[in-house]
Amino acid sequence: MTTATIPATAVDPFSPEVLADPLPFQAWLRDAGPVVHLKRHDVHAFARYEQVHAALVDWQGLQSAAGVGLSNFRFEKPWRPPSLLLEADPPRHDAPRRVLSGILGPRALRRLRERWFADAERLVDELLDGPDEFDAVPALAEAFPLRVFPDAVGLGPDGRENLLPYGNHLFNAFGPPNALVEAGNGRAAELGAWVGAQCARDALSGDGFGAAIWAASDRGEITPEQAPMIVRSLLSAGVDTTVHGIAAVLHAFATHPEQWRRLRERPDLARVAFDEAVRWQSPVQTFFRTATRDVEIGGIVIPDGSKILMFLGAANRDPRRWAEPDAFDLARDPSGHVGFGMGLHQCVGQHVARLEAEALVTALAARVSSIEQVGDGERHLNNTLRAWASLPLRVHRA
Ligand code: OVM
Repeated sequence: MTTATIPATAVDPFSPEVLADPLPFQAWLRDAGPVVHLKRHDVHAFARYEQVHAALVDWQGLQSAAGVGLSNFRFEKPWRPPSLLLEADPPRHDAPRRVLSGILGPRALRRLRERWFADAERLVDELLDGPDEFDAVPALAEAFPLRVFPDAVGLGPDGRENLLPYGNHLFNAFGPPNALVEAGNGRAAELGAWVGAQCARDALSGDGFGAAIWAASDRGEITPEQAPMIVRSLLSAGVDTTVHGIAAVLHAFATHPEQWRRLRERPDLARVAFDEAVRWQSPVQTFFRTATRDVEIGGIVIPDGSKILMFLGAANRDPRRWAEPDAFDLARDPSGHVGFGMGLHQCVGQHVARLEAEALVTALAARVSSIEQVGDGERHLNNTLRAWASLPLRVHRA
């Protein structure tokens, strides 16, 4: 195939219209072909599962070190020092990854499980003492991660309200410099300075993920210069993502009462429910890669140095891969979804996210017999995240 035959569109996937309602555009992209040229940003896009998966696992042909946003670090200065994990490739990526995988792995999380389940039960009990109708974004989706995660990292008490605005700006900054980015630029330096200060050894408690990262540098597994940057990754990737993942699973149940009944009969489905919600909503919608040479994908040659855009959310609803892709269904096996990515960059915090969601969903399932959404709610627009500003729910206590 030659360049002339590549389907193209002038639609901007980062426009407010598409961000507010991305599914029709994503369906069009998938059907247009395996590779589509986005004229507005001059990048090639993949929206089918096959090509998104192939791109995610080809870390040699499609690098992350030139940035996983639209900005190409080969030519442009990054707005913040690049992440040692997200914006790095082997071999530099490997030591930070190995250290963080251990600290956030299933074995290491076992000591948090009981505490987080108790925290979730307490939060839900407090909420159910109040009105039957509430906004689940502040009351649950934000409240629970903010209650457990900063403590688990070992953050001090002050300034935690900066975490969500920092993450929101960071995830906007992966997109083009549009109005969403401009709206965040005013506070970016201040928020970045606060986050940076929290990464110092002295700012962290002695028993959290942060201290464990510093301990790895004492053992020589990473350098003391790398340690604060890896703490920064926790604070960058660990809050907004889980907030919107939890919002996604709450929205899913609130709009699928039969699935809530099924969960109440089988509470052990809480983890599958979360992964199915991550597939169905894909809180992280998109990431870019950069070709390290001329790379062939879907019969098209992606030229060396050019950016490609992977639509994770579109791949997660590709009918070529999923039966009834638009259904939220606990009977499905959602494994293989690319909501956490795939390959060597696959979300290192996914076990933390699953544990948070499992704790909260389990506490709700034991206490709430029905959960329904009151109206449409309100989307929160972000260049990368599929998010809610407000999710009004009505619950009935069991
Ligand atoms: C990081 C980072 C930031 C945002 C997202 C992410 C989804 C990682 O700083 O390492 O992974």
